[in-house]
Amino acid sequence: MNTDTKLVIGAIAANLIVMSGAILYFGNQKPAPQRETLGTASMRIDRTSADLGTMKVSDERHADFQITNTGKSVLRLWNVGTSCDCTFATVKIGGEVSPEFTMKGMMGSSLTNWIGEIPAGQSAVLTVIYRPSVMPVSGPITRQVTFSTNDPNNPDLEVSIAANVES
Ligand SMILES: [Cu+2]
Repeated sequence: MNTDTKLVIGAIAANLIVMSGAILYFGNQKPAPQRETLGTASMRIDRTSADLGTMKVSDERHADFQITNTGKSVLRLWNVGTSCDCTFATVKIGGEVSPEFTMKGMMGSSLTNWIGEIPAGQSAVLTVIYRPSVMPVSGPITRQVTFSTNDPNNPDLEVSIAANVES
């Protein structure tokens, strides 16, 4: 093999490595959830607001909301986000807890593309966590968590928490 042939083979090999890396990388990027592809289901939520009471800036409080799949097909939840970076949310399905969601624009694609699947007849727990120390305030506050579902009667839901933060 002369030097030119070696160079060409080397260049082809380098290209193949870069290309397979790109395929692996982009292949792992899930596309953003598309409502049209997520079927339809029906759901119920036990409440849409909760009062965390009076708390200190250094406290952390949370409230649970129960989401029940009342239909016969898979209930899907996605697009979970909070109204503020001091507010977080998790979704627990069948004993498995999602990563913590927070304000939109501050989450990576693994969170923005996350889809929770609740089997027919089962429930999920949406936990809203408020950590005032992230953005210290005093007085009454409300924060929201929003998410999308494949229930045509509840395509976009919002729950809220209220608290009174002591200075
Ligand atoms: Cu905040």
